[in-house]
Amino acid sequence: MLPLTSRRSDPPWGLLVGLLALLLCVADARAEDGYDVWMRYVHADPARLDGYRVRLGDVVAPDATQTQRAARDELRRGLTGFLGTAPRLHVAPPAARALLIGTPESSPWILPFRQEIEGLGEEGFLLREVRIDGRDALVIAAHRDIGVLYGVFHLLRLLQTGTSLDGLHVREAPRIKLRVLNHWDNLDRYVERGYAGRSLWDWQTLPDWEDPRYTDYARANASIGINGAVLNNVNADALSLSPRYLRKAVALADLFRPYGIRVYLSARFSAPIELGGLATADPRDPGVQRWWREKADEIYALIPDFGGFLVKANSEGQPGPQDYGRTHAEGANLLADAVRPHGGVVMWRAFVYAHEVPEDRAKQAYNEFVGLDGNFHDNVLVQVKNGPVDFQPREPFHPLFGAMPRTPLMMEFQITKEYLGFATHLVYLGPLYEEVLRADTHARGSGSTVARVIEGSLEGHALSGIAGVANIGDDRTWSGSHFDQANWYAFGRLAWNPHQSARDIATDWVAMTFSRAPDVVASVVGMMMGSREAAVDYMTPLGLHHLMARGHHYGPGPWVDGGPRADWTSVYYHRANRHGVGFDRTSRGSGSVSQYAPPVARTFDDIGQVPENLLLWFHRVPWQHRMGSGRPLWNELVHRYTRGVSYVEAMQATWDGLRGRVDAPRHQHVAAFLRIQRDEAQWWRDASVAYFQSINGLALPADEAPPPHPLAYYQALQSPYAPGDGR
Ligand code: GCW
Repeated sequence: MLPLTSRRSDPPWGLLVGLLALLLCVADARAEDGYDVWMRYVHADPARLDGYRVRLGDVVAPDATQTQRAARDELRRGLTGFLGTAPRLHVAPPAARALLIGTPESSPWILPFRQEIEGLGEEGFLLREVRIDGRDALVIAAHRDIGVLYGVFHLLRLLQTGTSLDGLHVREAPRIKLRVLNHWDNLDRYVERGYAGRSLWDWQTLPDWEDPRYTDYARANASIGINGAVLNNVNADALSLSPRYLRKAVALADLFRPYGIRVYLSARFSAPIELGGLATADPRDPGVQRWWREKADEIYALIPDFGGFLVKANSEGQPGPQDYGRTHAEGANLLADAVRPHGGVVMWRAFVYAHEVPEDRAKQAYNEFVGLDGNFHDNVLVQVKNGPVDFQPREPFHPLFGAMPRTPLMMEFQITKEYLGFATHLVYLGPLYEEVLRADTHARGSGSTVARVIEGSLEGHALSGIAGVANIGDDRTWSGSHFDQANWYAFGRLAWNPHQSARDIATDWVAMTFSRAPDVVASVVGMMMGSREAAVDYMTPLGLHHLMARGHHYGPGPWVDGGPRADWTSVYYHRANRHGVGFDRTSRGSGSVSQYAPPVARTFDDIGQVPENLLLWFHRVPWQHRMGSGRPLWNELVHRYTRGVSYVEAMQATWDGLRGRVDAPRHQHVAAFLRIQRDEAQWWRDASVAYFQSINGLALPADEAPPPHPLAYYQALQSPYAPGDGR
């Protein structure tokens, strides 16, 4: 059979190959600036190139729909980079082997796989080597175009990580239905807790100017299976729902649709007042109900596959149903009923706490929500942060997981590192996510992991979701640093399958992002895997939490006291005095342990059993308490602060050793950021040690260096322009 290209009849192959080679040289010479994230598609190892060319050089791919074209174009882009020449596109398999992609509807060559793809759902795919009609083929088959696109990205990942294609047989389907980024982006392009520049969404020039970055954003997300984006901050401006801004959202929705990404909006609960001119936003008011129905109808007329609303209500000053004496369930159901006819959902956040309530803040969300289980309509998900306080370097898992069996609970992770060193600290969050997802709630006996709660398998929910607060902005690196891309990546991969290992994900990411050389991969993965624990060590070891500077949260502030509310201070959380330190949340203290299933509660309640890394979260402990290491608590605390700094120094040494193995521009960028991290880790350690020493009056262990400055020096440091502050 003649190789037919899709459009031209007689392509000048020689010329094209020459041009491509030239382009590739130009591409190679181009500075690595991080823009391409993990989709760099660099040339294969010369030794394996011929084999790859035989398998991948001829492609049969449909191109009738936008998603089909996205898949075909990505394949062409990836293979061109990887093989050094563009693949030949055919309308039918050539005599030699070919790569065949499509759905039973889009391609007759995929029809024979109809049975084999059964059970893969709307987004799954099959990727395998087969023999059909005496010919070898690599096949990507799925029920829907989007599954094919995911399969293409999977294949490209295998190529980028140097994985053998021999006997390939992959069946993949996402375990979580809604895999969503939450952008805390304001309409003026300020990003709350954003450390990667301004918002990617240029509301001023939308909808007319469709920045190509919007499409690259969608590609990057689709490559890891993210299928939703909430465009605006949960501290929402009602204007996002106005006709003017909806038209802008339409443009983004249209650009994202081919990549399987639905657009969602954060809804301000009082929008019926602000936009609709109503006197109330009471969920029981018929006028309010009508307003939301009409608003939903208006949105769906513009964006037929609009995902739905995300709502922060009665939290940190946001309006909500409690303003009218109604419950969170009534508030959520009001919006859910409005979007239900269109197939939309409401993601209602459980991040609520009130300083008027004298209760331990860690207990409040549970107290507020647990009794509402069963009251939410079936298109509502309750979105719960991973821990009960607020995205701290380490928290126990949130006690709501496993405690609301009749409600789909959505996980909310923070990808942007508000409490983990902003964009300048190399902190790989994979281990944090993994720790939470693997935590056992014991809700239905042992093995009731948080992952099983959120994927819906534990309690039999068809609707399931996971959200990540995005770390994306208009910085050239997207995430504010090269290594923060790994956190976006890991979030997406774990959203697809929350049972994966953070180490495996890091291994893929490094191979795709920096180098496939095994020694480079091993060194960089090694750095990454310990980096989160290091941040815990130099910021808040042993279960300490919420000790950063006020407001912007940049740098240490264990002395923070006073101000508008106690639960926004550090002293509220560490409760240190001459005798001891820690928050007593045991059955003798605030009792927050009782919010966990009995086996978990017993472990946390018992100072002999609680994991040391959560000791001061749950217990108030004398400074002399003997730790597992044999050291008294005070010595152990100082030891850990110092250990955190040492880890950063070790990362610096490892990274220095990679000079010449990683391209110079990114090597220098990372090295500079590691210097910042080292200095800030030291700052955290010294300020914290000086502070706690001022409280307990104890001598430093003999081998520990005293902080170079008195406490007053650290307390006087101000950072009025630290980025990302809430407004
Ligand atoms: O962690 C806190 C942040 C706020 C944020 C809030 C929330 C969007 O400091 O900036 O507001 O959580 O999650 O609602």
